Amino acid sequence: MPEIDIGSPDGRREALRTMLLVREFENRVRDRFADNEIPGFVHLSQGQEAVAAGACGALADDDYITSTHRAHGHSLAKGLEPDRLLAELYGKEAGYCGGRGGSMHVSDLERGMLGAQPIVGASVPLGTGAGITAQLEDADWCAVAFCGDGSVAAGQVHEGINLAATWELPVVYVIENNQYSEGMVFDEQHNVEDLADMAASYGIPGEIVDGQDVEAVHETVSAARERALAGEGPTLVEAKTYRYRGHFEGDEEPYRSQEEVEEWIAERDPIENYAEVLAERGELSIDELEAMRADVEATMDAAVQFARDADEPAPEDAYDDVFVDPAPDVERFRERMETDGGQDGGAGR
Ligand SMILES: Cc1ncc(C[n+]2csc(CCOP(=O)(O)OP(=O)(O)O)c2C)c(N)n1
Repeated sequence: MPEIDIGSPDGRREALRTMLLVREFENRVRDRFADNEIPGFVHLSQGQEAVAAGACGALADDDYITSTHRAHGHSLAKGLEPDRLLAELYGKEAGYCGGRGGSMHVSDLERGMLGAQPIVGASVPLGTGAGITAQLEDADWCAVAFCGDGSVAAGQVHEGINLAATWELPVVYVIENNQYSEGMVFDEQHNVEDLADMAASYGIPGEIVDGQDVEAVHETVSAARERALAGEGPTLVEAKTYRYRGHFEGDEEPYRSQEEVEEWIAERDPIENYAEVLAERGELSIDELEAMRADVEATMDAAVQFARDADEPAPEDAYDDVFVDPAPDVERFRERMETDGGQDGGAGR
């Protein structure tokens, strides 16, 4: 599913469907989280769907991505299934990481999703590491590292991009500039207007793209991928975008006005605008759009049911896949759970 031929009407409709799926997935997450069905902490990417769908749609199945704490869109656009992704958020065994990761630690190597990174900036050196592997193996795949505008102020982002530039690694860095870093407004944190300008200091191309335009993102990332595969090194892509929800669900958003949010939704929505573009070009009828929305809703109804019905992981398996070799503490924990279900509260340790 993930690679999208944006040059064909089918591919363009697929790009729209991917964005609709991400939007609806996150509608469900928003509602189920508000009802306390989903534990932990969630960060939604609504408003940013064109960046995920455009960038991942430009990648082959063999390519890898790394992501941030705001990873649902990237994961779905790279081809992860909504039901197993949602089950992961529910903390269920059927989730991509057995329910141990949740929203901020999703990974699936089979689909090329190297991992969501809750440590701000960590997606960049991880992407650089993938690029080193590709170069050492003389592989014909590349890595795309997504990161936020706030992360660009972190040292490891500079180190990661600098190394990739110097070694000409096949990596594309996609900065999603949604204009806020938690509660900090862009110009309180950066002394440049465009983060793409930083590319000059690494000696690599820096591209600015309208992050509300899925075709423009696809085109820019495709070209950057071609450069990477041709051995010409990394590209820094800055996608200007906007997030509709708070930094996290429950954020009261004192740092911006609701008028600003509503204006973006009314005027710059990547999904509504693209549906209109396709309709104007005669590539999408109202019936097709309605069928697509219904299909996405049915997919998400099934995903919610799947996540609700899935089994909880067994407590004694809590440390599975955390340590390669079971550490003594893990063994003791497992024994305790097996003997008395952990009732001694660990006093025996
Ligand atoms: C190293 C580190 N510092 C601080 C945090 C807390 N934190 C989580 S998300 C975030 C803001 C990130 O902003 P940005 O990179 O712009 O991504 P966005 O949330 O806008 O998608 C911060 C400061 C963290 N998770 N990791």
